[in-house]
Amino acid sequence: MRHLFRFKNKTRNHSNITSNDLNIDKQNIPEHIAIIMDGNGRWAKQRKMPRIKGHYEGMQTVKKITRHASDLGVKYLTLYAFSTENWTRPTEEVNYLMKLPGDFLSTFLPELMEKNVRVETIGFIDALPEHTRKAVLEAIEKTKNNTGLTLVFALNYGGKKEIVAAVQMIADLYKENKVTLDDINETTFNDYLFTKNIPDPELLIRTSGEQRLSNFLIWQSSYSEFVFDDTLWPDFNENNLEQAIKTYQERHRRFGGL
Ligand code: V0D
Repeated sequence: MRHLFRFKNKTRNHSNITSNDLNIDKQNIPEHIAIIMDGNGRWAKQRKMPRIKGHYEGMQTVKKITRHASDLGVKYLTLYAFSTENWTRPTEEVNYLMKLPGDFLSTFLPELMEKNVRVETIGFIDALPEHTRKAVLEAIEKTKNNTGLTLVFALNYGGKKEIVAAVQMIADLYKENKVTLDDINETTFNDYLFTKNIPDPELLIRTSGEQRLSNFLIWQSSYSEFVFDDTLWPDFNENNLEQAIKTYQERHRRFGGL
C-alpha cells in the first residue's frame, strides 16, 4: 500500500499549468507542424473586449508556442497569420493586424536569435503595407543563418491563389519554350509554390473547434494528420501542443524505430 502515499510528499507536487504527463515520444516529433490560429475574436468577445485585444493575446501565444516547438525539436512551424480573405475585415482591425509583425519582432527577436530560430514567410507579401513588409524582411534577413526551428508566417496567403500563381508561372515558361509538358509533374510543380523549400506538414492543427481547412496549405496538406482542438488560440498552451502531438503519434505509431 506504499504507493498510496507516493504523492503525499508536498515537495513532489510543484505542478503548474504547463506541466503534463502526456509522455510524448521525443523520437517521433513531427518535423513540420502547421497551425490555423483560430478563436482570437471569440476570446475577446467572451470578455467584452475589442477584437484587437484577442489578436494581441494571440500574438503572445505565438511566442509561447514557438518557444515550446523549438524546445521539442520541431524543424518547421507554419502559422496562418493573415489570409488573402482577411482584407475584408474592418479597416481598423486590418490596420492593427499589420502592426503585429513589427511588435512581435521588436519584443521577440533577441529570443529568436538565442533559440537559433529562422523566420520565413509564405504568401503575397508585396501587397502588405510598407512598414509591415519592412519588419518582416528585416527579421528574415537577421535570422537567415539560424539553423534551428524555421518559423514560417503565412501572410496574405491563400492556397487556391498560390496554385493559380504557380500555374501562371509555368504557363509563362511554356509559352517561351522553357518547359515541356513532360517537365510538369507533382515534384516539379512544388518548385512554383511558396513552400518550395519546406517539407509538407505531417500535422495540421486548428484551434477553436472549427473543422475546416479554409484555404490553408491545400496542396501541401494532402497527407497531413488533422487535429482539431476546441481551445481558443489565446488560451492554447504547451499542453495543448503536446496533446496534438500525442494524437498524431497515436495515429502514427512507430514500431522499433521503423
Ligand atoms: C493575429 C493570432 C505574429 C492570429 C496571432 C499580419 C492573428 C497574432 C505575427 C507575425 C498575428 C507575423 C510575421 C512576423 C512576425 C510576427 C502576426 C499577423 C497577425 C498578421 F515576421 N502574430 N501575428 N501577424 N496575430
